[in-house]
Amino acid sequence: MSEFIVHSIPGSPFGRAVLIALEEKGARYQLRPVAPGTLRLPEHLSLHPFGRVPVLEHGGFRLYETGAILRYLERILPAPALIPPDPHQAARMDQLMNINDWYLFQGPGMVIGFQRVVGPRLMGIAPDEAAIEAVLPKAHAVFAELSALLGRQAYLAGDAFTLADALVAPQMDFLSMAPEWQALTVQRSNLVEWLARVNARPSLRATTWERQTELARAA
Ligand SMILES: N[C@@H](CCC(=O)N[C@@H](CS)C(=O)NCC(=O)O)C(=O)O
Repeated sequence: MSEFIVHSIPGSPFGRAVLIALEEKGARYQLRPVAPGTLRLPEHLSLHPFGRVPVLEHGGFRLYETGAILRYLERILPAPALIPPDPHQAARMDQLMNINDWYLFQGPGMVIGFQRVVGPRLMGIAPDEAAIEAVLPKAHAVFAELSALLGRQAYLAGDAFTLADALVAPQMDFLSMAPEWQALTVQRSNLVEWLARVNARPSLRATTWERQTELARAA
């Protein structure tokens, strides 16, 4: 099977989800680093017309949109399965992947993730406290729902690790670096336990921000 090439900004939560799935499946891949300031340049727009990451290339096939990439990987690398065979659990997994894209990332992920992590770490920008304050009610609503859906299960869609965990964990890991994480999880300890469980997996340990930076340097 030809090698997988992942174009991403090292540290990007969406890019990490793709790397996690490849690691879970034991696939060989190359991380091709994209510099944050180059997303709107013609070279990157020729890979991703909306100027985002990640982009997957595989044997001449190119694909963007993380959910589509994850499901493509599942179809061509079916073992170990990351989609549950049970229709209810599979539907729950799909629902959680949409919650990630529509409610967790758009709002809490983008605002808190950028203001607390990306801006200060990569650009030396001070956080916009008013923007963070404004997004907190939405963040609480999303965390409450994630906590309710997780319940006492080991993973988001049941007792096995699925694509939902691969997609949501990098966003939550990012948010766990922000001081708001404490208030968002104090009544939702199952989310903290879940993140620790997921973070202990070899696929997550192999794709930390630091590890991605090393991989990108070697590319
Ligand atoms: N819907 C896209 C979202 C990808 C996305 O927003 N990626 C972020 C990095 S985690 C990005 O490229 N941000 C750059 C920007 O918004 O300019 C997907 O699922 O792949």
